[in-house]
Amino acid sequence: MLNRRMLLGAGMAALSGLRAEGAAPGLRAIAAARGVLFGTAAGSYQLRDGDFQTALTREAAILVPEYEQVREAIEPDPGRFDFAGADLLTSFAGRSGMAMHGHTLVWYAANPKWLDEKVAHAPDDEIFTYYITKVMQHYAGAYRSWDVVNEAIWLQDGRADGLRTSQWLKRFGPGYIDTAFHAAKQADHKALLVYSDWGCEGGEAWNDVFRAKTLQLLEGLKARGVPVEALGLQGHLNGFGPPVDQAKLRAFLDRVKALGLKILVTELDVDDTKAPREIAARDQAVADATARFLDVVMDNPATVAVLTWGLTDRYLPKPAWLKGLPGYVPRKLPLDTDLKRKPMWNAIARAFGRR
Ligand code: 9MR
Repeated sequence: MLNRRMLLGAGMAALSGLRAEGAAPGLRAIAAARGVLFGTAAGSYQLRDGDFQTALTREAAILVPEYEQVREAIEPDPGRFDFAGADLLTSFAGRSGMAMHGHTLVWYAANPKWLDEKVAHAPDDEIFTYYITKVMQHYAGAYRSWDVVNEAIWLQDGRADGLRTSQWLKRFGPGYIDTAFHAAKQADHKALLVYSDWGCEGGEAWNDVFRAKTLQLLEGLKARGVPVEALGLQGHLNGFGPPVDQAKLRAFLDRVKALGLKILVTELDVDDTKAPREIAARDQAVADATARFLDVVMDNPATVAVLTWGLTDRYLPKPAWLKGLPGYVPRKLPLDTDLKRKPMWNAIARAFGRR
């Protein structure tokens, strides 16, 4: 028979049910229990959203500035540094017991307009070593890891070594990559130094070449004693394009590990623009693509961290071209626009469970 106390108890249970998502362990704890860091990219403006802050603190153990730490943000004019946005994220992480991942020091893109001309006429490599030193020393002690060189491979440029003929390569040759890692090591010897790229996950023929060129690059760096310490797999997946080839990815990651490198997923998200409009089918496909990729990545004991390129669909840009896709709202991240966990969240949690 129901009495008042039981009814009260039932009411409390219902209430705590409502709060269950807040109380249930986040990916932060689930990953930590397996010795892995889960984290995400964010913009400092998102920290003004209290609900987002709560979700972020529950889910993430490591944070990366999504766009406030590229060179065009940090050094808008030669020698004038603006750390404001990345500093906000860094101090939030410090207050919340989160680690930081830096993004990114030497990249062909997202540079200030003045840079390319200066690189082309630079008397020496100080044009990027002073930048590495300045930025890494500013954050030394607070950063767990850094994307030192980003996206140095681009097969379309037709070089035998697969390297992109970027402004850096044109002026300094392939050795700019060595120099960048040496400068990074000197600037902060405690941070894990990462080479990050995006072509290693897929199952297409060009991905085979991309993986081979990546291994060639990493083997060369290691053979020359260059302090590259980890490979970052960006993990920009396409839920509706050619799927990840698990066998090829597994074999590739085994070879990366054999080189003595750690592995991170640095920018996981799932392009769902070609998905069915129906939400459940869309979410399932995004989750399936995530599982297909992350299950293999997590099976490799060298994997130390997984970062998604944003935590929630709430802030995803809705670019003008999406107007050509009536009814489409992007659902490519672990939490929906209400910060509720989606099937992608479950796929990530399950992948950590494989450890
Ligand atoms: O999503 C990023 C966007 O907010 C930035 O403005 C842009 C330029 O900095 O880059 C986007 O992220 C890229 C990342 O920095 C490097 N890998 C590819 C990402 C694009 O999906």
